[in-house]
Amino acid sequence: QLDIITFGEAMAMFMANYPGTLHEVDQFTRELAGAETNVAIGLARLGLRSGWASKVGNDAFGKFVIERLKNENVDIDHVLIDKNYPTGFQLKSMVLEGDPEVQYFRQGSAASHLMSDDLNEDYFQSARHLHMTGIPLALSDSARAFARHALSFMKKNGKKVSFDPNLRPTLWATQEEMVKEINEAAFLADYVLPGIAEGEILTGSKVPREIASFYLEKGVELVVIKLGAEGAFYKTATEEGTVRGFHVEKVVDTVGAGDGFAVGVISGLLEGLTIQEAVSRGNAIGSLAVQSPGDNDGYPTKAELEKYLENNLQGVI
Ligand code: KDG
Repeated sequence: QLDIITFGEAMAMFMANYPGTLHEVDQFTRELAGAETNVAIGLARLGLRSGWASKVGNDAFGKFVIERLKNENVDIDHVLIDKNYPTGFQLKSMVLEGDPEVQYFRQGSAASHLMSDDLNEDYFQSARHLHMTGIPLALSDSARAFARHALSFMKKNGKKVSFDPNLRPTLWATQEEMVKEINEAAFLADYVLPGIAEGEILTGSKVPREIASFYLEKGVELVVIKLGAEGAFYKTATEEGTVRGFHVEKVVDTVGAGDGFAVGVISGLLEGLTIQEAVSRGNAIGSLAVQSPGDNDGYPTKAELEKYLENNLQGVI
């Protein structure tokens, strides 16, 4: 029995040890990357039972992914090992400000060979909640079919689904295709969690309330729009508000903050917090995430989160 299930591509990530462009840096630290594994890890740290379903290669990076997730108490009983294709990896630069440079080595990876028949329905059925991102929709036709299967299966079975668009334009052939596919999936979800820049690409509006309404009109229950340091705006059919972000002294690395935000919102809603409280928890974990170099190394345990909230509670605008 799981609280949440997620699926997608996990990669080894080589993070530069010092600032510079990727082709110049010659020292890297290996970490784990993958939007969905970040979320699974964050939720497990908070004590929720989370599972991740996917494929890795029969190689060192695949073993690394599995071991790391096991150590983080993420259920990996349904991770498939593909003997024919490798586990992907990526390089990430260190920057003094802004977003880092990321270069992928993932084309044709084991995860991109996920296919609809790989989905174990009993396993998905055992979870209360599905979290999905737009990344598997971009990986290949077969991974897209897996993602669509997962989404429709969970909806058919009355489960809640959260969806983070996680736009990765470099993985798509055209922007039109990306917008169409991502929105089609988002319309079927219960909770949609775009960043403000993503919302603009996906809906054509820069205004948080209008972005939210675009999805609410299609039947989505809750839209939460990430506003970076400003916090986040949320809207349902009956309530809306902006929840202020937490003060951050120094941003070290922005990657993984959106996934940390999802961890806060999903865990809060699963635990029965109000939407405003859940969004505030999302802001808190997002703010912790930007203060550490890896994607998920800043995510807190329950005790760490409580301490952080006690010391840093922000008012609501
Ligand atoms: O959300 C963080 C991810 O961007 C990173 O871990 C890599 O999943 C990744 C991707 O596919 O870009």
